[in-house]
Amino acid sequence: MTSEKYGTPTPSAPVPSRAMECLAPARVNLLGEHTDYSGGLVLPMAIPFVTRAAIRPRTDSHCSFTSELFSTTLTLDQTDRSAARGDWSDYPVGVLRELQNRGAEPPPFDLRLSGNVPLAAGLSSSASVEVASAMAMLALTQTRWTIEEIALLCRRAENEYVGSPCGIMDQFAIVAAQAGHALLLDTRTLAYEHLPMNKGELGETRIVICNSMVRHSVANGEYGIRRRESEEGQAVLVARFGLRDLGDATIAQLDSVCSEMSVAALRRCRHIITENARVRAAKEAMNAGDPIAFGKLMLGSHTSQQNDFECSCEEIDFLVETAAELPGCFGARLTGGGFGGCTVNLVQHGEAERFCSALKAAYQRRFSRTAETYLCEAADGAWRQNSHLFATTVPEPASRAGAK
Ligand code: GAF
Repeated sequence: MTSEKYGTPTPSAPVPSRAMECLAPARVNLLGEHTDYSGGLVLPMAIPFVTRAAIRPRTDSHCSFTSELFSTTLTLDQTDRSAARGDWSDYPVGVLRELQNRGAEPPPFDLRLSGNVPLAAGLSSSASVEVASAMAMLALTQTRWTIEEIALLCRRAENEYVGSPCGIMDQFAIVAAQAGHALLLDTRTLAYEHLPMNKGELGETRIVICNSMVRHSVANGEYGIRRRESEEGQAVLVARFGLRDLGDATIAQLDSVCSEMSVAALRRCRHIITENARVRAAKEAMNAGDPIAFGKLMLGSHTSQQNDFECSCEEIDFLVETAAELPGCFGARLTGGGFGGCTVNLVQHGEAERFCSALKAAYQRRFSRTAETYLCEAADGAWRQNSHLFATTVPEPASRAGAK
């Protein structure tokens, strides 16, 4: 890709001399887990935690990166091309590096990050930092990039610079989400649509996130191992049936080649294929405003993550099993990369407060550990939150996801 493809310069715009602030939310994934690196479907929404990236130009040749959370500053010369350091600064520096690689380098700046996204909780604190940083650097360069370009830039920063093998879901959702809606994304084509959360009886439910406080990290080995195992199975299916990726595969096809792959690969693929089917069914449940159907899909997704993808843990399983028995709960599941982090729950509006108290109390009794709960509305993504800085209107999605 050339730099011309990215970023339309605002005609003869000077470098802004004032400080600017860009915001990015976090995200929770409602359904479609571990499907975003094999051409599958995902259904996340943005949630109203925030990363703030305040940026202002400098007059020397340096870029500085400060995080209020870690109380440290990293200062680099513009010519610096050093490797990742293994700390928080890798995320904004990775974004800068990707801009530099594409010939879209911003002028020297001070970047200050702050915010309240829970860390290592599976709510995409990393993607939130990447997207807020990218928007801030782009505001300084006075170029306009599309939603797809910004999301892909941030994912590359994470894959190439940070070295974490994530898919596209988090960055895309954090850029493209719309308040009051879940985002249905086809991760192969990047076609997407915004599905309203308030249809029928779904409008009388709340999304409740429960943070187990068991730390989760995409950068740790298990995520990469699961990804490699699913790619092993995908390679067999692609070779046998001429598929593009697992996004096209069926359970019948998988069953017919099960002896040609490891048991682990078979299980990972089974999760991914059934999870894609659950996302398609979830679109129908949302359109019908049916929380009972949606909740069943969430519970099915959890069982599949537990048994086939094997990315849950004792604490998360306890939270899901306990939630499912509480009054007003339609469904619950592990959300995000797994191995800890959060559950997402669909709960009757009037029961949500009591649900949170009961779930936390049960968790405390069982593990002597304090969980946190967050009642969330679907928030706007960074494109909408920062559009005033780019003097542009928010585009409608060009194409429809989930139709395949
Ligand atoms: C993490 C990754 F960053 C995403 O790309 C996705 O794979 C998710 O885990 C699992 O669905 O959040």
